Amino acid sequence: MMMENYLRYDPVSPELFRRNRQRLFEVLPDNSLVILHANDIMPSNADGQLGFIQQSNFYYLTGIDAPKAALFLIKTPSENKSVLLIEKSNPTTVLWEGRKLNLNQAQQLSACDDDLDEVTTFDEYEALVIKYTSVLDSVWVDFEEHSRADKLVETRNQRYKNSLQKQGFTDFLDLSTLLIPLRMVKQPEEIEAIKKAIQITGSAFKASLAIIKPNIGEWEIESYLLHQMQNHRTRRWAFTPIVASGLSACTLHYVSNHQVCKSGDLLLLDIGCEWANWNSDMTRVVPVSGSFTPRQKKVYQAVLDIQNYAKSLLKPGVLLEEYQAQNMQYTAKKLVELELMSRAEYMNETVRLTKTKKYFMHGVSHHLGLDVHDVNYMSEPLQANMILTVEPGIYIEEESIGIRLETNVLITLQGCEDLMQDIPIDIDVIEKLMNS
Ligand SMILES: [Mn+2]
Repeated sequence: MMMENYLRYDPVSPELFRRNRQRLFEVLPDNSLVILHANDIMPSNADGQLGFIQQSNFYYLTGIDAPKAALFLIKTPSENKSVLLIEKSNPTTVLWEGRKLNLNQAQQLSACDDDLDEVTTFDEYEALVIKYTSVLDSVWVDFEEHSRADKLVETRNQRYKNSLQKQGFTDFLDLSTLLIPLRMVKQPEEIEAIKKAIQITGSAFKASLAIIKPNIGEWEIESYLLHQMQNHRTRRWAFTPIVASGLSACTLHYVSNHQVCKSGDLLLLDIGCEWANWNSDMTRVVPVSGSFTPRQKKVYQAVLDIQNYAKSLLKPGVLLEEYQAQNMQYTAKKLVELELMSRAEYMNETVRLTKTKKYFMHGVSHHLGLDVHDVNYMSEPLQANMILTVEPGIYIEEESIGIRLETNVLITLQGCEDLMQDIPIDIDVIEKLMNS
């Protein structure tokens, strides 16, 4: 691209964002208006701010990685038109924050059409809302519904939706019902970005094996991993990293990473970074001392076997709910082998399920993309070019053993491809690397 790169990552092909808008136009009814907003910069305390993360749907359709921006899509029988609004620079923002994107740059980044589309400044927002809502039948806004979303703080999209409701305007539609099916199937540029995030995560993990030893602090490993990742130009963790030694690995979302690693303990690393807003999500477990105990090896191998079993099931047409049940069933067998469940308990279906959930209490897979737990419809069968995690675990509190092994896979026409196949996972490989 003939423009200065304003972000740390390599520019993503603008063609992706144009194609995404085109795919949305194809499913949008005639005489529709889409109004989508960038995320805000969230405040912390006093005049402090949290780091900026772009609204995923807005980014998916524009490639614009900046706040105070909006996108209008106008579909009529005669045209599919995009109107992109971005923040205007002024002397104060130039002094404090640097120059904002200009209209020409925004047009290039989003591949807006020279003639048909419009790129303008955010000052035009109110006027454009009035102009288009008055002439078009249906207004689509992003409800940002997620079963586990925290709605305590409203995003710009939610504020807009709520303000429409307060004005007595209730006749709007949820854009995510159209976008979720599109986002579930990854475009080639997205697959490349996720592969890049995976590669950075994997190389940081491999490097960290040289420093993991008894008496190192979990926080030291965290900072080392981030250092390695940022050397490769990622901007941030994909999620708050879990660096959990010993019993802490049995707390699924342990994030304080404040304890000292002890000889004989296992260390669980659930880590990943972003690349151009796409994410990787990996979990590995290593022995602090460099060697697994016989019992740790046995449990570790059982989890790895479940991961391989799960991967063998994944292919187009699979329903995640059935897949989860099959994995629970396989895990129950492994729990018998590990003497965590008796044969009698295994034979009783109710007891078997309860006991299995005691040691394995979360889902095996989730979709991965612009969101770490990416948007999806559980009832949709898998299709080629979806990307999922595969992350079975066995957590035995009474033995201070918590093992989860997580990889990221691409669904292919015949099955799935492990995108982390080059990142060490076999017991002997991990031990060899830690002792070399
Ligand atoms: Mn995960």
